Amino acid sequence: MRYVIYKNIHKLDCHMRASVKSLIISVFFASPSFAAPCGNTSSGFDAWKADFSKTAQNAGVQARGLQALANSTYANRTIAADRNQKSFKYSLEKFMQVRGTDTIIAQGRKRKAQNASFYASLEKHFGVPAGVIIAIHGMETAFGGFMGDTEVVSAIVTLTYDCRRSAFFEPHAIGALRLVDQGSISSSTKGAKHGELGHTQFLPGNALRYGIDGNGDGVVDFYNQSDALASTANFLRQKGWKPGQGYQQGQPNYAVLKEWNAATVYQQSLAIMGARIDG
Ligand SMILES: [Ca+2]
Repeated sequence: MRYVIYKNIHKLDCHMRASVKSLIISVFFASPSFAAPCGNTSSGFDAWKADFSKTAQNAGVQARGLQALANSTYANRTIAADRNQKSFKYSLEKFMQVRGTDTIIAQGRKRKAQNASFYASLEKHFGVPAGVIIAIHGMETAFGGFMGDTEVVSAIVTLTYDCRRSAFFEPHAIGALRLVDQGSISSSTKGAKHGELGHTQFLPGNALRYGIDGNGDGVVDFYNQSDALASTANFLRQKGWKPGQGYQQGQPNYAVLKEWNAATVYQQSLAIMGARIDG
């Protein structure tokens, strides 16, 4: 008897599950609104933005971030730059020459001497030697000399709308909007063509995740050198930097340099420049 009752309940359960399934299917097909598709021109951008606003809200973006999304404009120069990317295969020697590493080393040594206590405090706190941080700062923006002239929010939102690499850029678009919410950037903040921002050119998702208030004024500002360099040291530490261990090829921290930049010649250059700045 019990068995029969159980079987009936089981049947009922199956039946309900079948009903729920058909309900889900009918709702899905009856639904008039589908996610707005990506696009390779500006024509679908506004419809896509309206749709992406829901995604952003679900990801925790609040009023200021949503307003920045609404204000964003299709970034023509970013798309043009993205379409025209050329990959060069430089030797290490050629790469270092093109990127001006001798100048970075010379200026880097001076900067370290002028601000020794700051770099010592970074190393004490995060375990990353001054030479590495200074080399990154020099490579990325010539020590803050040029941090870009493209609106970060518009650039990153456009790259997320663009069909080429939507999935890669979406977390960075959400990151940018949340950075607006927390007051780190605004709609008018400028960065590089792909939305990299501040002294060391963080992509916005990484900026949100690894950003540190280095000067203690309550704001994480990547255009403030102390904040940007502390954030960079924090990034490397969180990616597995081992304090007191070396970062030359074959040493434990060399792998962490790959987290910063995927190009082998860039990693090799950083290791060389860091050692010479600190040497
Ligand atoms: Ca700050």
